[in-house]
Amino acid sequence: MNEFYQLDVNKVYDYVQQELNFFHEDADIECSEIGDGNLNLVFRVKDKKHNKSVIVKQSLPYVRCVGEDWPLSIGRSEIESKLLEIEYKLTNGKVPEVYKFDKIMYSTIMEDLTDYVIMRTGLLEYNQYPKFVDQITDFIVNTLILTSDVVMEHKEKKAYVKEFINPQLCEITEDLVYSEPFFDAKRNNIPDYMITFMEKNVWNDKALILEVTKLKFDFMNNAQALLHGDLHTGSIFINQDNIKVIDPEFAFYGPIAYDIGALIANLIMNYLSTDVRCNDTGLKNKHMTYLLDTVKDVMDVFRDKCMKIWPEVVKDNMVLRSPDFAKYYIDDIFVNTAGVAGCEMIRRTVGLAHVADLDGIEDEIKREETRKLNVLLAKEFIMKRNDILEGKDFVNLIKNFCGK
Ligand code: SR1
Ligand code: MG
Repeated sequence: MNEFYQLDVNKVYDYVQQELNFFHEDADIECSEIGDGNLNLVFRVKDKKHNKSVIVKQSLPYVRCVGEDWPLSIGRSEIESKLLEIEYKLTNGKVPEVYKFDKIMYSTIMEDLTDYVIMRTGLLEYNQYPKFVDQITDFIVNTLILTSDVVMEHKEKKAYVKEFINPQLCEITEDLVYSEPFFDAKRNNIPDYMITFMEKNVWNDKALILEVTKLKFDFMNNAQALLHGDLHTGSIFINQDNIKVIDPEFAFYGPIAYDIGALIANLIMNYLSTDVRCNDTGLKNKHMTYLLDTVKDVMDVFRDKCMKIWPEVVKDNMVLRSPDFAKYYIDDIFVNTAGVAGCEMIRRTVGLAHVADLDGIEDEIKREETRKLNVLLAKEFIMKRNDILEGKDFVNLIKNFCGK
């Protein structure tokens, strides 16, 4: 067929065979729809006999979690598959391998990650991942610093900026992360008890609104590096040995802090969630310590790795002449990471798209308290971000604020 049609479990095997002839003739095939994200259809096609499988991800012309009332360009899957191919090379395979992108069906056929779990799920089960800090900081440095003007030839970088113009997906972030959670917007998903709380603490706080607006304009105007664009713990597949970062359909040239801030925010929300969900005191303390160490180490190891590779990779002729520029550049990323983390924490509490870390707190009173604490802590991150220049500054702010 030479035109777009929507895949389903009955059609996806024939589709994969027609595109790739991937499976044996005597395969024992099982197809399932496994997508739990907000936007796309995701299928696993598996040959149980020979233990071979692929993932097929298809964009729909609308936002899946809302329906046809919210149209969305299916071209986002092309951005995603292009970014996966670039990041595969930059990170030595820390994203799924793309076998084929089909521009007619807006589908990507890619590597299945059977031995991995989604990091958010793993953390909610109190699992620890000792190699994560080293792996994710490699990923961040290699995908972000290496695609910035510090390193890339400037015309080549601008060609990437053009290739990754992603207006509809950026608009989702501009609206859902940086705008709607900061007023009583129709699309917010907000429990009644949060309305007066948000009015009092966020929506009428003019100083906070000014700072969020500055962060929004940084997101829209700072074409610093080729971002993943949605780097939360639900976008990372993980096991004890490896990570694979998935779902980069929000990719575009934006501020490095946007990727790191999303990650840090989601680790912090897991920390707050663990405090009220875990009934085993020993396990709770261990997991919360692990999460704070992870926040601290991600930031500090990121800085160390940047400083280490800097002399080897810098190409810009003024950066080469200015030994203090590296510290200035990385300090700015830290400050904005804290600001982005605050915005992400607020939007995951009252905006359209929530996270299981908060919504999954079974005890209603604890859920309400944790949502409120999360918003107030987020405000601290936004308002005090200029003082957050080391990993320990993130941790001290959390500990002091939560009284731990
Ligand atoms: C309508 S899309 C809502 C959210 O899901 C994605 O994963 C992004 O985080 C987006 O903001
Ligand atoms: Mg996603």
